[in-house]
Amino acid sequence: MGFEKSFLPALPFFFLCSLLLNNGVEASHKVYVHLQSISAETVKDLHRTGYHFQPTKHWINDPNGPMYFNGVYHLFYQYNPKGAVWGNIVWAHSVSKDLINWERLEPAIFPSKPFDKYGCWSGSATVLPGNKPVILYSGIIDENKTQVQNYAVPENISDPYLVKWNKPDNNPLIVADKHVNKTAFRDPTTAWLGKDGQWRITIGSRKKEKGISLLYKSKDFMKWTKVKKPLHSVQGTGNWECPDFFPVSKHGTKELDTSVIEGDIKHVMKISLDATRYDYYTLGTYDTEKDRYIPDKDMVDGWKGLRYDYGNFYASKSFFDPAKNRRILWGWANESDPVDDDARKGWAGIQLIPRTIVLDPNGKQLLQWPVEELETLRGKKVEWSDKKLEKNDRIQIEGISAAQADVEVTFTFKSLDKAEPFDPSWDRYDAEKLCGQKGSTVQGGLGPFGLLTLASENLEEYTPVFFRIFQDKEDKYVVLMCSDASKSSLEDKENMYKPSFAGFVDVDLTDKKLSLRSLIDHSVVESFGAKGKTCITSRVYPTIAKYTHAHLYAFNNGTETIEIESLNAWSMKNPQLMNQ
Ligand code: DQQ
Repeated sequence: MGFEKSFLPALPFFFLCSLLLNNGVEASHKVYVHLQSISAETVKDLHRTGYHFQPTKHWINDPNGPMYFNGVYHLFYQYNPKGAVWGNIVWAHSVSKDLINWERLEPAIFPSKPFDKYGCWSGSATVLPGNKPVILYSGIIDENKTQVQNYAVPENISDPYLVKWNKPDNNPLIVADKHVNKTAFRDPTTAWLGKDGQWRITIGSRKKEKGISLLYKSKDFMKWTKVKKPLHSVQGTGNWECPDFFPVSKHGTKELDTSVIEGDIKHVMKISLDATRYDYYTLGTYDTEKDRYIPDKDMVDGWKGLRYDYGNFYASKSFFDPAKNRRILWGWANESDPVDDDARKGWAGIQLIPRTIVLDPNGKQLLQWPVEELETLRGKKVEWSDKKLEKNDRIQIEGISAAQADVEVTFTFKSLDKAEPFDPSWDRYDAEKLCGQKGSTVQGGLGPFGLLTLASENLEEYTPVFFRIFQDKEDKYVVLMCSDASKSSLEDKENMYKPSFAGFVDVDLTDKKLSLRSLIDHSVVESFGAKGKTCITSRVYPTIAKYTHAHLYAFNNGTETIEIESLNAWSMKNPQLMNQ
């Protein structure tokens, strides 16, 4: 994020830093009053994505209330119907039978009542017993952005798409009591049932610099009472947005409904930190007696902790898909270009490809992977096996559309001996800084090797996604994964955000293999390292490496020879986005 996380001893400085950040992932949505109701006259195609979800025009942010109901996937999302910057927020609504092809409907929830007159902000869906969906969302009731929690229900439950939603007059359901900060009180989760038969939800908040997820419970989903102690809180993390709380199965492949609170499970607590604009999670236990979440001992809680994605990915929300017994995660990727460009483009923001989430067999982290349905978009294919990448090699992956592709590659190497030493003075929580120093062109021992995505032929522009392996102690290795946007575009305007996003990969290198999958789509590169242990998303705006002028290469700038054991790359087709 461009500031030294290692030097954040005192909070005021932390908050000062976050306020000073001036990039694509700024704290809280910036309000551009002069732009927020200027409708896009034309919509620019350049940099629009082919197979990522985006509306025909204007601004989008958080995915809201994803659910599967009667054979249909619903995706709601924060949307500005009037302009290409944040403002005038409604819940836009799209439906799909396969999470890939979408039909766009009218906005489902929009400001119309005193309890949401100034905005319909994020929230979640719960399917109540008897197959009754209900949405909880945050309503903004005044110009000071006072927040309350409301509900909405389908007008006609037998409408297969649930097009119309009603907001009954007994709203709001929950208002902040005097102990709750009423302007940091939002984003209710999907509800789960406690052992006492009462529903529970958690809501993001803060008390001074302490991030909090408040807990509320209810017998009938209408009358909610605050549980005295929050579900979880962490000092020094600032405002928590879009919390998510759900079980994951410890063994096996079947994931679980949010109301499964006991058994062979762990719980995941995800928070979106307003100050850094990243989504962090811990694994732990839900103490159902005390109604508290307790992270596992070795978990780092807060802004040094595990992230769903080490790049541009925020305000995510998961849901249980009973059709395939899986948990699916949606995340939003903001633009990284200057806001004036968004106004000119007439659009801003995409939803990333939905990902399945499961517990890593090591029990210490989650694994994320694009939903299998994405594979139906795979077109022309290129296949390599046993190809050597010697030092300084760069080999073009030809025969597919490099601007819109899905690439899966497994790299192997004979020995770990050439791994560079990991300098103990480097900050283990700041992979991004390390990636910025040791980019894809700085020669190493074992790496850097990986892919050059959205590259121009003469490399004036490219976004490398790569690994670099360091030796820490005797037989311990540190694997750095980078998705480096610093050379992604010749455009060099002020406020064009080109970070060297990076994360470490907790992977066992005994078999001397590392895999990488990258989803490339014009202005987004979404990458999954080591089968989804570390994920990084970059938004980039090439000026030369666009459409048919984009190239894709495999490269190695380390002294150790790397072998591509297998590489499968596909051109990706456009899904159907109907009623655009
Ligand atoms: N976006 C919504 C809020 C949420 C934030 C407003 C996160 O409800 O806290 O558009 O991006």
